[in-house]
Amino acid sequence: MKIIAADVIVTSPDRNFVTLKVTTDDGLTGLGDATLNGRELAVVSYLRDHVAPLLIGSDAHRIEDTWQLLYRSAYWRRGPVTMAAVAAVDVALWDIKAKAAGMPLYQLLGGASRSGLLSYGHASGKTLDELFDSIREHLELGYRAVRVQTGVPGLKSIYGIASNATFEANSGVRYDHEPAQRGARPAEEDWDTRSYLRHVPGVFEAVRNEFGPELPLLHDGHHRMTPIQAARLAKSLEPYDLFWLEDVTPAENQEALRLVRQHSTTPLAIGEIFNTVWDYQTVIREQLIDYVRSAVTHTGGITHLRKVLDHAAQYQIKSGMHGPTDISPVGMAAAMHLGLSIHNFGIQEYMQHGARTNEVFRQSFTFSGGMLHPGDAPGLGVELDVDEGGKYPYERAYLPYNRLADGTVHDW
Ligand code: EZ4
Ligand code: CO
Repeated sequence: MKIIAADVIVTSPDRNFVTLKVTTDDGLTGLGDATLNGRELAVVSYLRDHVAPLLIGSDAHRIEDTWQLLYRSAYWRRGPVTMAAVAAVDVALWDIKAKAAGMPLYQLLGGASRSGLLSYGHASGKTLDELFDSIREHLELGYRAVRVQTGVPGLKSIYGIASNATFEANSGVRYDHEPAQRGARPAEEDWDTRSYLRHVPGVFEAVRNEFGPELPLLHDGHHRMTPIQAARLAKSLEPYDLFWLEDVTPAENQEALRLVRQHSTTPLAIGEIFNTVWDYQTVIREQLIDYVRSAVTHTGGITHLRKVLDHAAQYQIKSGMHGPTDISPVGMAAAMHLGLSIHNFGIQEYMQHGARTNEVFRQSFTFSGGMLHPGDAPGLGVELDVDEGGKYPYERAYLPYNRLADGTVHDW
């Protein structure tokens, strides 16, 4: 089964998505997500200019060999652009192999280890009232776990809060929340860690008082704290029994989490911007985390992320795959097949895509009673309507960034 075409498709229904479509000489096609939020065209070039020519004529069945070739032959290993490109090829080849076998992909990965995937959504509000409304909306949608982000008094605009401007830009489609804004320059947000650390524990106390002790609650620190600040936050949130606290420190220094661990039993999650097992080496071996946040899309595909998760399993660390709206339906389906098959599944992030996106990407996965399932169509179960996608050309979009009160650029 030889690869005869490897096409990169860019479409922007609601937001930008990059998809690789691989075609074989017996007429099968496979899709892989290569969307890197705010840096999409870098991956397009990597795939079109450097990877696609290597694929033509090669055997579509040789998934591991192709992965090793793309990873090792580049010489310049790792990094988000490279690993998103490798992931797209890997997932497209898994899609093809499963279609050739006439099975949903999770069957080839060992079969289902559970009946569905517990998922969490993003509840947010500038005020407590808005936050409570958002949590109630999520519970009505069936979610059985929610991430909680709120505004901080004195700060105008911060990470994690769904903004009306974003809803309007998407013609009323609720992307709760979609941080990348279309335009020539990134939006500027503000930040003050001391105000945040003072405010957040009271928010969780109020949420527990309103919604009770059972509901799993998550929170994302989005890489803003020093190790000692992160330790203080994790400790101060202990009484509210979080499912996890995510990305408390900038992720480059894995050892930062040692200090957080020493001071708190709040479960920790990290890894949405990690690309390979090497980014996890210390945090897995020293058991500094409880959940691996990588997306299939950004960590070299199913072939590599499965190895990371198998390694993590030896330390009782579970999956918590990244599932924001910037992971396309193709990337989400890949996550669901992997999550259904592994033993150490933890939870799946799931922020629903908009209606236009769902018309471009026809999906067979289901979300019911707070649980996702990839469905039983052969392959990934997602097809891309190229004509529909062609209606939405790429539009430049940037993630926001942060400045402190004195103008210093801070981690976003
Ligand atoms: O900021 O996906 O946990 N989820 C997140 C996301 C990320 C975006 C970046 O592209 O932190 O909202
Ligand atoms: Co996050």
